[in-house]
Amino acid sequence: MQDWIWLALSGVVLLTVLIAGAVAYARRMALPPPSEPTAIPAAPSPADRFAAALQRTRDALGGTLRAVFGREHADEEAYEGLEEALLRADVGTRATSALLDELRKRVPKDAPGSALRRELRALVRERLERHSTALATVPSGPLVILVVGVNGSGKTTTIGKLAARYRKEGRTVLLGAGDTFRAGAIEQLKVWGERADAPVIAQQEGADPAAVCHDTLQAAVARNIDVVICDTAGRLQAQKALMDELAKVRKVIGRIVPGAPHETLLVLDGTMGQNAFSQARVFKDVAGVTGVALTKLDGTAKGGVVIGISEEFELPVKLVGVGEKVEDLRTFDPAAFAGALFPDVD
Ligand SMILES: Nc1nc2c(ncn2[C@@H]2O[C@H](COP(=O)(O)OP(=O)(O)OP(=O)(O)O)[C@@H](O)[C@H]2O)c(=O)[nH]1
Ligand SMILES: [Mg+2]
Repeated sequence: MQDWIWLALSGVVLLTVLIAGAVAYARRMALPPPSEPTAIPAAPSPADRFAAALQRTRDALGGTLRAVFGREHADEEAYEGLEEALLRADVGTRATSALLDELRKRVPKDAPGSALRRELRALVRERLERHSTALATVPSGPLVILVVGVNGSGKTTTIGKLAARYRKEGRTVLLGAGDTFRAGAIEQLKVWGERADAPVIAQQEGADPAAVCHDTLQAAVARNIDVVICDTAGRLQAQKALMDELAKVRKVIGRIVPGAPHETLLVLDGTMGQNAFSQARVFKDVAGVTGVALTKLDGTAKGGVVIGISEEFELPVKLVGVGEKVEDLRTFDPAAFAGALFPDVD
């Protein structure tokens, strides 16, 4: 009798397991197939980022250039249209006439207007490449970068972005708060220093900037730091005072690290257009500028200023700012720039 009960119970358990298994199997079959893993969008290429930052400039040029490149021949009217467009994009008179002269030599008069597009792009790229050099490097540290430019041009922001970039490459970075003139400037640099994971050497507001840079360089040597970036004031009571101060800062830096500063970056606000030219003129000789960081390219229709600055002052544009965030700094790339400004399709 008991055997019979055990047998029945086992039968029930077995049946239950079989039914549960069948149900689970049926459910599984009814489920939609597992979806493909969500594709991670590819990071935009450097050329895409330039293209996005230059959208406003391209928009401003768009109509005129379309008309020029759509002409049957590269005739006088085409050149007039081109001149108007380049001047509107703040390429500047000197660089514009240099470009047009060279184009006239290269493009036969009976060539279609579209030939101008191709040649202009190649020409802009060539001319920018002529002055193009990479950021300085040194065989053994510290590499010293002095950052100059008028107030509001984007010095401190560029320093923060650059510091973050070096840190990402694994270098140690020390920042010098050489802008002791403006209230809040030291604090702003400290915020960027934290963001970039780079300590800041600072004194109180009103302190001698040369003394701050002196302390920064000494600390950098003692701590075996790879890269030092020094901020400076953009404005003093008078331009002469500012230039004297920069000269003094340079001297002090060179005394502690012979050959330094290895790079003096002039930060220019891209939205200033022609005003950027006059700033370059003032700073270039006195401050010993070795390259330009052009900021706010994302917010201007005057991106042609890159061409003008490089041509007129024979200064390489080394960096461009394409936004306010820490990652919004790009090494300037002449080919990507020319390609983005004069794309094949409008
Ligand atoms: N859109 C955009 N804004 C930028 C860029 N670079 C800097 N800015 C903004 O420009 C403003 C001025 O930047 P700062 O870095 O404070 O300029 P600064 O030259 O240090 O100015 P001072 O310390 O007054 O001499 C800030 O609001 C920045 O966020 C950029 O590439 N794109
Ligand atoms: Mg500043």
